[in-house]
Parts: sequence; C-alpha cells; structure tokens
Amino acid sequence: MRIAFVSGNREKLPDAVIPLGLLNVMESTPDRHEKKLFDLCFEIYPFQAITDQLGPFDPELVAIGMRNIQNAAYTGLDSQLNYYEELIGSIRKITSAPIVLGGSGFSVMPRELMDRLRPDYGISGEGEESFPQLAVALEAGGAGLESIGNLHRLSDEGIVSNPASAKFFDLRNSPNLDRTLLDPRYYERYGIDSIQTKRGCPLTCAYCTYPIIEGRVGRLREPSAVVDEMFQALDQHPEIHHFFIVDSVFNLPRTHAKNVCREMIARNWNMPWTCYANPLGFDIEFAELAKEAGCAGMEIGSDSGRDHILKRLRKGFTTDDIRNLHDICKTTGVKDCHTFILGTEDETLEDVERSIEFIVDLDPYGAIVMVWVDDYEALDPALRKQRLAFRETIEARLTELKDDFPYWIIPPLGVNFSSSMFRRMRRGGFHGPLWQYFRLGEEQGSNHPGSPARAGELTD
Ligand code: B12
Ligand code: SF4
Repeated sequence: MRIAFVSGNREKLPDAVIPLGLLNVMESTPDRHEKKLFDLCFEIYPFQAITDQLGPFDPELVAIGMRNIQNAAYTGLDSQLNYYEELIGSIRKITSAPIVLGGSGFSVMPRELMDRLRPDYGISGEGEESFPQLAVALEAGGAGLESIGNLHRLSDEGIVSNPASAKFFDLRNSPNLDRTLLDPRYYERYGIDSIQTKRGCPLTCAYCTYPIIEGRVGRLREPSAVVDEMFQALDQHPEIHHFFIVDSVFNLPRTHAKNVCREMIARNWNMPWTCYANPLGFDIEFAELAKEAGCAGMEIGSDSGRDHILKRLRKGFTTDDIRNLHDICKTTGVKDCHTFILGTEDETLEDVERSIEFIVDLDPYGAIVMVWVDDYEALDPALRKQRLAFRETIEARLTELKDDFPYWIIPPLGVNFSSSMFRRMRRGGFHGPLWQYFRLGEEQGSNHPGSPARAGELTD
C-alpha cells in the first residue's frame, strides 16, 4: 500500500516539536508498504501544500497525526478543530483514499472528534501495533477490523469503537527512528529534540489525559537504547542543542530514571536536557545524578498551593512535598520550573489568592501560571459561558501581579509567552525551555543575555 503519513501540527510555542509519535507509527509500519512523511509544520499555506504534495504520491491510505487539540495558551480548541476539518476537506478533494486520524490530540476525545471531523477511521492511544493492523485489514477488504484495539470507525449505526487491546506495546520493540526523514528546520530553527525513555504513569491525577494516551502500565526502555538513540540523533542532526525527555514523569520509577542518568554519565553525555519531574519519589540522589548527566532543568506539575485542592486533583502529593522538591533542587543546583493551574473546578477566588501566595513564598526558579480551561468548553457553549467570567477575574488578578514577577510565564496573558519573543530568543541562541534564562541576570549580573532586562530586549 502507498501510505501518506501527514503531521498536521503547526504549533511553534514553546518550540516546534518533531512529530515523534507519528514517526514511531511510520517506522513500525512494515517496509513492504510505500511510506512517505508529509509535515505541515513549516508550510505557509498548509492546505495548498498538502494538495500539491499528496497528489503526485497518490496515496492509498492517509494517516494524519493530530498531536494537539489545544494551543499553547490552552485557548485554541475551536481553531484547531476548524483547521483539521479543513485539512481533511483538502485531502478529500484530491484523493478518495481512506483517512485515519490518530495522535495524542485525537486520543483525548476520539468519539467526539470522529463525529466532528468525520475521518474514515481513528485510532486512539498507541499506534505502533494497531495502525499496521489497520493497513492489513484494509488490504484484505476490511476483514479483521473489529479486532483492532482502539479503532474507531463510522458506520450506518454511528461511531463504532473497539475496546483497547489487552496488551500495551512493549517498548523494547520500539523501531530505530530515522530522524533524517524529519524536516531539518525543527533542528535548524529550534535546536531541540525529543526522546522517550518509558511510557505509562501510575498516578491518577483527576484531570489527566496521559493515561488515555499511553496507559498507566509502566513500560521501560533499556537505558542503553535510550542513550544510543540520543547519540544517533546527534549524528543525524548536529544542530541539536537540547533534548526534552517526553516521559509523562521522568523520575517515576526512580530507579529507571537514575539508571538512564548513570548511562549518560558513563558515556560522557554532555548536552543539556529537560524533563518532567514529580515531587513523589524525588530524592537527592536523583537530582545529583541528573545534574551530573547534564540536566538543565525540570518541569513540575505542582498545580496548586492548596492542600485540599491537590487532594481533590488526586495529585498524591502535598505542598510540603513541593517544598521538599524545591529545596533539593536548590541544594543540588537543578533548576525547577513549576506549573500552577489556577481556577480548577470548584476552586474559589480565595483558593486562587492562597495559591498565588504559595508561589511567591516558594519562589521556584521558574513558574508557569495557567488558568484552567476545560477541553470540553469548545464543544459545550453553556460550560464555556459559565467558566469564562471566573477565568477573566483570575486573569485580571494576574495582570496586577505580572510586573512584580517579571520572570513568571503567564501564557493566557502572553507574558513571557509570545511567538515574537520566542522567535527572537531562539535567534539569539537560546535553546530548550526558555524559563531557564529568565533569571540568569540575578545570578550573573543584569547584563547577562538571559537577564529579564536583556531577554526583554529580545521581545517586542
Ligand atoms: C512532552 C510533551 C510536551 C513537551 C514537548 C517537548 C518536545 N521537545 O517534544 C512540551 C512541554 C514542549 C509540550 C508542549 C505542548 N504540549 Co505537550 N505533551 C507532552 C507529552 C507529555 C508527551 C508527548 C510525546 O512526545 N509523547 C511521545 C510520543 C511517542 O507519543 P505520541 O505523540 O502520543 O504518539 C503516540 C500516539 O499518540 C499514537 N500516534 C501519534 N500520531 C499518530 C498518528 C496516527 C495516524 C496514529 C494511528 C497514531 C498516532 O502513536 C504514537 C506512538 O505510540 C504529552 C502527554 C502525553 N503523555 O502524551 C503532552 C501533550 C501532547 N501536550 C499537549 C499540549 C496541549 C501541548 C501544548 C499545545 C500546550 C503546552 N503544554 O504548552 C504545547 C504544544 C507544543 C507543540 N509545538 O506542539 C496535549 C495535547 C492534547 C490537547 N489537549 O491538546 C498533551 C496530550 C497533554 C495534555 N494536556 O493532555 N508538550
Ligand atoms: S503525574 Fe502527571 S502524568 Fe501522571 S497522572 Fe498526574 S498529571 Fe498525569
């Protein structure tokens, strides 16, 4: 079969990120198929580009990767859905090949997206096994479709969704990823690469969608295979300056994380990297190993400065655990950046105020302050209306505070978070998460390029 793999993602904030998931699916699809990657990230006219490029390839199956349904400020569900609708429409104009949607964005609400976007098929969750099975079933005229895990399809009776397969993908069977297939502009312009060391998060935070995408069952890659892939990526793209470990939480299980760090140290890895970390299971040995292995910083989903909210969100940790993590980071010199989400369901303005006080008192190296947006708001106008007024009040409070904390990142207000500022900082040679640079001035004198003042020069 001739299979077109189309990466629809065009988001460039906080970085343009390689289509790692789609590449995994493509490389897991047997080579007897003719496969080609089409990436719309850097296309100025994406619909025209896909029409021009897909036509000559004449695909028999089109697999679209939908990484996000939200934008970077979590305000963009409507426009993302309209974009994908138009993308599917453009593809339909030039080919009658069946269209399959997949990816993390699709997996968050597969049935709603099948209904709204009307692709022929959708696969939620991991695609390494189910997508090749779909190709085989389609070659056989549709035989076996009903046994493909997490397959969604349109039928006369509505949307038919198969249950998930009994087994998750064994990461030890991960394909060797050929990054020469990727658009070099990811590396030339952003200098960042993505690496996955494991899948599955055992925790049960209330709002979290990650288990729908990659499950709760932990599956580890061999540390040597991870570091081999990092070195291979560097060989293929010497413009890489930074790696992001995309695991939902790198330090759980901590033995695995420590072993990955030990492998990097043993092999003299010397390029900076960032990961997500969790206050649970965070210890000084991990922080020290990470630092020695080149960790430039860790991002922590701390979420709230109120214990009863952390409990309601089922985070499994308390504000004391957040403080403990921060203290360890300070002692070991690991930069910590905490994301706080203000105004989650049932939160009062008093809770919001106390959380803000907590952030000020904790004084982490970086703070990303978000305001809660429910993915379903775009599909439910009544819910959106009800939430909007509360969000606006919180945003007004953050507007009052922003000048006192010039290094806070406040995406809904565009504070330290705008395409023009990011573009200039990237051009100025700043790689990886930009929060790492916003307080360098405090450490090294305000003329350092990373000082808020200097970073300010790089903004509008
Ligand atoms: C790491 C990460 C980041 C890092 C990325 C760093 C980097 N250099 O790569 C950072 C912090 C920069 C980031 C930013 C954003 N992220 Co993010 N991110 C993740 C995370 C944790 C892992 C993504 C990843 O690489 N996974 C590894 C790959 C291998 O898995 P995958 O892409 O899911 O692919 C698998 C399946 O989805 C499927 N699949 C993929 N494509 C296809 C295609 C077909 C046809 C099929 C059949 C299957 C299939 O098979 C793949 C292999 O199993 C996910 C959550 C999660 N646990 O998935 C969120 C996630 C993808 N992010 C999300 C969002 C919203 C964003 C932002 C828009 C907002 C933000 N947080 O700032 C930006 C956008 C960035 C951009 N340019 O697109 C959402 C997307 C869903 C949504 N609600 O819109 C997620 C799911 C988190 C969430 N909130 O639920 N992110
Ligand atoms: S720790 Fe992170 S990935 Fe795991 S359930 Fe909680 S929010 Fe989701």
